[in-house]
Amino acid sequence: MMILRTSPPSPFGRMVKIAADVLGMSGDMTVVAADTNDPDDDLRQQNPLGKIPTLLVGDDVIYDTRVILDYFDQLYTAKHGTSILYPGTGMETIRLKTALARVIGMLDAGILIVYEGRFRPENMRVESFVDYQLAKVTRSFAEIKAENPTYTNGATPTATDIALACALDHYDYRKQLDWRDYCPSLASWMMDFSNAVPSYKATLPDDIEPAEWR
Ligand SMILES: N[C@@H](CCC(=O)N[C@@H](CS)C(=O)NCC(=O)O)C(=O)O
Repeated sequence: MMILRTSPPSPFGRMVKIAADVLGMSGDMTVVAADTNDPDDDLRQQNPLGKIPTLLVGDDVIYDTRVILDYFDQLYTAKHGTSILYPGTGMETIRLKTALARVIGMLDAGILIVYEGRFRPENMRVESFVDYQLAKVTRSFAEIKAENPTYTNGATPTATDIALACALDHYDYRKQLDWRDYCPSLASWMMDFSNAVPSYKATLPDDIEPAEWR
């Protein structure tokens, strides 16, 4: 049995949960809540970085999100002979993985903005740091807008699709920026993703605001 250390608001932990469900592995995984702020949480013994998601498999400790997704993909392809998370071959897969790195980078910037607010006292806020991080996100949205994405993978989303859905919800949940201003067509993308992937709704953070697709 795999053990996933995560917490409900984590967009990265949510990616792992959705991927496990899409690949039919949820039954092999137990979620054990982790509190990254608590020094006594054994997460810091399991993963010296003290980060979630962290996956425990026997004596192995697997992180970060991308490595966990790679691990799931290995298990799935060994069994089924084909990949859902990283379809295609050669440069096609590399481009998909680069698009995944872009989404994860957008989210890492979002998380750093959350921590800027959490760790720095009110009178020590550094606006230029927040702007620096936000610019990574808005430049990425400009690229995504130019790519004009539509969601066409049905119940078998790629890792990049799963990450994008979790990232968009993160910006809404943390109210960091309204992605609809940067890439309006992603609203119908979300609608199609939500209709096709059942674990999207099942993994929403509790107190996220309603949207047409939630
Ligand atoms: N890029 C990492 C990011 C993971 C991450 O930043 N997780 C946050 C929670 S959403 C965390 O554990 N933060 C605690 C910390 O940075 O100390 C991944 O993909 O796993």
